[in-house]
Amino acid sequence: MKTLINESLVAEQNQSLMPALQEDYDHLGAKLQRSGIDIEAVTQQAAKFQVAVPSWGTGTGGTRFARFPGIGEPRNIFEKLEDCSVINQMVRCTEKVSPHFPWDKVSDFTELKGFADDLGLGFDAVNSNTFQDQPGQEHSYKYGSLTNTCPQTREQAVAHNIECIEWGKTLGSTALTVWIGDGSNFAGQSHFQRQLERYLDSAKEVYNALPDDWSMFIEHKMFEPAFYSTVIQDWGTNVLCAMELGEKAKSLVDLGHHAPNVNIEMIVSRLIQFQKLAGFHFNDSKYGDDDLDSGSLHPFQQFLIFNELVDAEHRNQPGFNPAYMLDQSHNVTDPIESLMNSAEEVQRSYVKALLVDRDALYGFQDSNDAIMAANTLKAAFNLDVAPILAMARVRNGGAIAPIATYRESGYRAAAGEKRPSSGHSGSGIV
Ligand SMILES: [Mn+2]
Repeated sequence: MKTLINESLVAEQNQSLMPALQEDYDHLGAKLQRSGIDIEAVTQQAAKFQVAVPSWGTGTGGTRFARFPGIGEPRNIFEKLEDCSVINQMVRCTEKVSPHFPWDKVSDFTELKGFADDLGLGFDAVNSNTFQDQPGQEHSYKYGSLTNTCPQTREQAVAHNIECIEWGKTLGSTALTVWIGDGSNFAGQSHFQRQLERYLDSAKEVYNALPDDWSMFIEHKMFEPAFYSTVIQDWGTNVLCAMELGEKAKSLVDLGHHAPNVNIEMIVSRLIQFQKLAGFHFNDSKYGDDDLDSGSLHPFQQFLIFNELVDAEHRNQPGFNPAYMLDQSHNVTDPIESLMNSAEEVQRSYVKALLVDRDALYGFQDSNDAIMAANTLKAAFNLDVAPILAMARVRNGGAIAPIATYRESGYRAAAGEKRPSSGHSGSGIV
């Protein structure tokens, strides 16, 4: 497997940090042992954890107002994969990349697959894009795609989703994520029911093109780009459509796509119960955005979501196999650093959720001991599991201190030399 950061640098950095890590790890191990938890078993589970990286996250995102490109941004999917391989080399829990079409369209998908293989990367869900027009496109998505009132426009959007499936098959993907920006900006602009009927008709055509082992992930978003109504606006409409389409259709939960203060962990529980949880787009949000780094503002909420996920694992819930992916926009950081940090934050929530004393929690729930139930969750959340995460990384060949090692490597500056800016700095939302 090709690595883009010198392995001896990683080894050297790890060597200097290992004595302190071992000391912290042993201390945490002794502490967990008092609760009957074997730290080695937890570290092994942590080492198996994976979260996919979005290809589009490797570039600077931007807002509706402006985009400030960073140094050495990737200019195509091959360079995006190089950056993703650096992320995975450092954190060793991001082996898969989720591509977005047509942004990542190439003339030879077999070549692309081979390029990823050489970097030790695979492909996660493929994403279609019918929320913007492409050069030379016959029908515009200005007034919607899968729900457009014009049948030819709907057909064009369906055909694009189907070509995404075809490309994904070559890449080894097994899921198509469909998010549409369709909606309206004025009361009365669209007939809610007729619009959703058009969505279902179009989505059924896409669904029928899915190979047997594929899933269709439906992603909802409360608003933006439509600011009055959005067709797939919440998990309710999402799951209704997934149920209507069939068992290969499931609901994807993007953490930033809910109204503020919504109890997302409870939505997750409901979707698990009815075998409709597709997976996640992890990010964080302060207001109505989906742009902040995962776990950067609401780590407790992210932990509570993982508490539901680990509980489902613990209870062997049928059909439980969610796909984990990051989906956030980086405006003021080096995207590689943000994605490394975020992968670790998601993994941290998972590991903390593993440490919840579930039998004790069930007991407190059944005896209506609210304070002890809450404290049982907090006891796990309050533990500092950083030594477990670092040990899992180093055992998988990653870096104890990913950002420090990445910075030491000079990768970004070298990318700046290799990838001169195109000078294009149009507003770009991803
Ligand atoms: Mn998303």
